Amino acid sequence: MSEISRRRLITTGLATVAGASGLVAAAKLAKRYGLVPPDSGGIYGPGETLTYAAQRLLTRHSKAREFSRSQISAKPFANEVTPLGDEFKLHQQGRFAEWRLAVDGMVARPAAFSVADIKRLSERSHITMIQCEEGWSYIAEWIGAPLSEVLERVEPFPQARYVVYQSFQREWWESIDMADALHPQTLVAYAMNGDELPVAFGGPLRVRIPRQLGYKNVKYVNRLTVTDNLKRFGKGLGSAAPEAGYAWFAGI
Ligand SMILES: Nc1nc2c(c(=O)[nH]1)N[C@H]1C(S)=C(S)[C@@H](COP(=O)(O)O)O[C@H]1N2
Ligand SMILES: [Mo]
Repeated sequence: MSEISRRRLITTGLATVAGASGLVAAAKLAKRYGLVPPDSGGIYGPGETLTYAAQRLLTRHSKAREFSRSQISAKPFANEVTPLGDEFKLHQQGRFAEWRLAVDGMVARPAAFSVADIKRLSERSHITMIQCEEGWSYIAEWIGAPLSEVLERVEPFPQARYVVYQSFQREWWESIDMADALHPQTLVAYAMNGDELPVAFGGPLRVRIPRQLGYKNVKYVNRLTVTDNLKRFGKGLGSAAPEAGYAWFAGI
């Protein structure tokens, strides 16, 4: 079967059973095709599964909307973070020269990138909207290296399915599937609106993923782990978000 007709068959199947006999049946079909998110248990699980599976089948390669320069928000809103502490202040005083983004897990060549190393990779930018689940948003230009290129350098094994990313703030960690990790708009961002990324907005390095809600855009990122299984991270739900009652897949 061609890829297109296979997709059409699965999406039609998902839509039909979702309408006819409820979300649980659709979730079973998604399972057969490996399109199950890590937070698929519990009362919202079948809904989460249907959302994720349908998104993956229909919009895997679609792009988040990009805006024109004149639409950049005059006053971007920096969501407050808990105090970053003395160790972070030392990094800040040293202009982040000692900051490292460690990349490990299911990769042939684990590595630790300095901010300068990341800046030496291809530079990409987009003018996109960041949207918080609490309702506010702003538009900014984000500049960074494609996450796909960072991954390319460490050579993920073919069985890699997710990238887990961790903040200097230990309680902030997220993960995305390889479709989002390799998506051209997913950046390891180091600049914003033409300037260095301010600390309030996640500097020195932040994952900027415009296809997902604000909380997936982790600030102060210092570790990426490539894996085929999210069970061994935290409570096994894929990220900090579902542990706090939010969806793992926060696609917009
Ligand atoms: N490390 C870290 N990353 C974080 C947060 C945080 O508190 N700490 N807040 C998240 C949430 S809930 C949102 S909506 C966005 C806010 O991004 P902004 O400060 O650029 O508006 O960052 C996300 N990334
Ligand atoms: Mo948020």
